Amino acid sequence: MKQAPQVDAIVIGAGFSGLYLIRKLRDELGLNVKVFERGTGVGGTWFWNRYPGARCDVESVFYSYSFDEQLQQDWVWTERYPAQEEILRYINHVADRFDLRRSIEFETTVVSCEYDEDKNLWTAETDTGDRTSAPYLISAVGCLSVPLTPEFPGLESFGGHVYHTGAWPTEGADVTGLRVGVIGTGSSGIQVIPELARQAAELTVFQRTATFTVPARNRPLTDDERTQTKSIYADIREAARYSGTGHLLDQPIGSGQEVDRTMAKIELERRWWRGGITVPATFNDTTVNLDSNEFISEFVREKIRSIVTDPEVARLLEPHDYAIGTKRIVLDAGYYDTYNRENVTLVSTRANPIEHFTPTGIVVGGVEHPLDVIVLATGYDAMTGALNRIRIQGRDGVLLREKWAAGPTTYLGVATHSFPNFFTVTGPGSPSVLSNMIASIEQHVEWIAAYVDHLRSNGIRCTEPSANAEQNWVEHVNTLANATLLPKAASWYMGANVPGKPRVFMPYLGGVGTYRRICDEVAANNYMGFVHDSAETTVLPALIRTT
Ligand code: FAD
Ligand code: N01
Repeated sequence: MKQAPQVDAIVIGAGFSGLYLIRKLRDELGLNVKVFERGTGVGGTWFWNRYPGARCDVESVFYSYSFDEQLQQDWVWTERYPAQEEILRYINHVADRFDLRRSIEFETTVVSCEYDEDKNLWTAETDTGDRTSAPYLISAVGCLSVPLTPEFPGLESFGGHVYHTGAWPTEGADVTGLRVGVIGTGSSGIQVIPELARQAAELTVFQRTATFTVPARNRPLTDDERTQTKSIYADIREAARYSGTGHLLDQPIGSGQEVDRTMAKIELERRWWRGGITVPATFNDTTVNLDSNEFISEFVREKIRSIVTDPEVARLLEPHDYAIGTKRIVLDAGYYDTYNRENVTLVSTRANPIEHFTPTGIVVGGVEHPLDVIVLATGYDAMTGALNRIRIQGRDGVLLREKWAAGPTTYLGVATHSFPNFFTVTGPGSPSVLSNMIASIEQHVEWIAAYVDHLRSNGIRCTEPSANAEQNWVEHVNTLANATLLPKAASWYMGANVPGKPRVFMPYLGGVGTYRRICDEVAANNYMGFVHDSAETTVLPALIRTT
């Protein structure tokens, strides 16, 4: 077979992660970097999710790169929570500003990556049949980049348009005057439903599980706010890096078992009216103590009853299947008010699941709901989906998807045993989806780049975590999760939304700041836990003790 062209590093994905990798590896370390991206443009999540209402739930001040002071001084965010269009404009600006596009091959999907131990090279093969080799392979494939379409009987027979929120048409979708059905009431459904209700003639929402959502209270930023942020931007960013979530938020007022409940109610009201994700975090034990949790859960249910005028609809919208904060909390813009509109109908599919699609609609409980357009807000094969769709073969013929068949195992969420010189940005076992992801992406990219620099400067050909280090980390991640209520919820954090996927809590719950310190300690101790050219450097017990 013809020799594949060789570069220094192969990167898969051109979202926030892939773009920053180009900047670090190419422009700072001088590596020849080749990025493959399935889409026609940069932006990842924000390239694909163009559905009406798509918006970030992290404030724009934080949901942006911090690596370049001039960039953060120059860019003008217009709103508290940026909309998809503004984020996509920002990321395109970054790509142009740093001339990143020339390292990216668009409309190209990586289908397999194979490691050759003798040559110490990874070879990536794409859907065009082209092959490229490099000593380093870096995944920037995203945690939420594989949209899920459930196998609804008769789906293909439906005569109207079917759109998934995670693969929204670039040219948009006009539903004016049409009968629209939305399946799914997670973050995507809750964002798209109020927008579609305003455009469609009739909107029917098919809800299987009611979701806890709180108001975003998005608004334009004022000039004064922007000036204030920019005057101390570096300090704000530094504080965020060592915070629990990668952005600065209202802190808990104490334990729900100790705080006076009247004071707690006042604080919950304040947070509800200020907007943002911190309602569940009013107590520091919301995710570990059921009684504390129930107080906050009931506060939100009471709000639903006060907003939704039809008591039966309000009852269906009240979440009772999981404790608040054990699935990702959702931020909305008038979600519950939407159900007071004449043209909106809520269909619960809890007792009567969706039976089948027909050419003209959806049948539930023997009743057909006539529709012109169906929107699937049915979520993602999260955290492992994009990696497992690539045939990644490491040392001794080990396949990643087989190694991870019972759930992903990694060291620090950034590397995995038997896969030398392979790094995963925001991989399972790191804070990733439990944080402001831009902060976590920057931390990982910077750590990986520093490690690659270390390896090259010290003549180390290859590295991988030891089996022992990986096992310890996995146990640590599980111990943290099992001390909370989070594994009890049927969430995508647990893989519970994908039929047949193992139920394993995938992200690291210890917090962004703690995690950063651990990674820094690993690096400072000659990358303890990794095996360099077959020589183990592990001093792992010390590491776990400090966490
Ligand atoms: P992505 O943006 O997912 O980019 C990965 C890229 O890799 C994609 O473009 C994909 O096409 C490409 N790719 C994958 N596999 C292959 C392959 N085999 N070959 C070639 N290319 C491939 N996070 C937050 O912190 N706050 C938020 O408010 C927030 N809102 C979100 C809203 C939505 C609708 C979704 C889906 C996610 C949201 N997230 C949010 C998470 C979001 O994914 C991250 O914040 C961030 O954008 C991830 O960047 P990334 O570059 O790591 O991955
Ligand atoms: O996906 P989800 P999402 N029959 O998995 C339903 C980020 N995000 O795209 O709960 C009927 O949360 C499913 O029902 P159930 C954020 O991290 C952020 O909304 O399984 N229904 C559920 O209601 C988020 O957590 C923003 O019973 C079916 C819905 O589909 C993550 O992306 C915006 C079904 C899926 O909800 C994923 O959110 C958007 C079936 N067969 C996304 N299968 C921000 O605001 C699934 N469902 C920042």
